[in-house]
Amino acid sequence: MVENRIGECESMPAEADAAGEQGAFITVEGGDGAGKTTLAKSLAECLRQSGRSVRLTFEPGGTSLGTRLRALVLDPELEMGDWDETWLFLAARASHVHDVLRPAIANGELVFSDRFSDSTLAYQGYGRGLDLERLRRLSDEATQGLIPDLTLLLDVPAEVGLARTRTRSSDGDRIGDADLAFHMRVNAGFRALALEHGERIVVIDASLDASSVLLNALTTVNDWLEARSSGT
Ligand code: Z5A
Repeated sequence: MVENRIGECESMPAEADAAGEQGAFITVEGGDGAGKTTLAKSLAECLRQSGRSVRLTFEPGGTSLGTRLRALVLDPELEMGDWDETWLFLAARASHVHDVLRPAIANGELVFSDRFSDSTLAYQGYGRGLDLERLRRLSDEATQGLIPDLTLLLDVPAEVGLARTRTRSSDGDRIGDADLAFHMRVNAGFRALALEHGERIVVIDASLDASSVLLNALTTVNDWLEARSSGT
């Protein structure tokens, strides 16, 4: 899948932000089936081709503890309260931050995380209806204040995203199997977060084909890297 889109990587300058190899933290967010995983893999491939040291990781997961917590929190056979669910995502995030994200950023890597704190606000806050301010405080504790430098928000109507995920085989998951209204609230939540954090969240139309999404995302990342290099 990545190989088919390597042509799009040509829009990436060969020496993109090479000077200094300053680390950066970029998150890819969006509703189910928005194409985050597909995009994150292709982006990472393109940026590696441009000579960057790139780390691709994801939530929930990314660490041994996160992998175990992921299995628990998505298990369709397991009943849990909305706050119990939240604590599991936050525990996975805390280990991800101190074991993977902070060391990689400090090491000068360009770190892409497929989901991060905005997912907690969108799913548990806007989707489940939990108190947003409390979620922000807890999330801040779990991340020890780590905020993405740039967030690519893949925006696609919930029906379209869910239809995409149904084309692949799956045992189902506790959150993805929620009803359409839940997924619509999540998407609306992501859009509200984008309005609130226009300084770092860039909305990308993910209803386009995967190559166009990759091109738009590459342009966004490239512009951001160039702006940072030139100090603007
Ligand atoms: N969750 C939460 O509630 N709170 C939190 O704090 C966190 C997460 C961190 C697991 O996340 C669940 O955890 C998730 C949110 C919740 N809810 N659920 N379910 P996840 O990221 O592992 O799972 P996901 O969001 O369900 O990922 P996904 O279904 O794999 O979606 P995706 O990564 O956005 O899409 P994809 O795998 O890249 O693509 C899906 C299909 O669409 C695939 O066949 C692709 O080939 C195809 N695709 C991709 N892009 C396109 C385009 N542009 N056009 C057409 N088709 C495309």
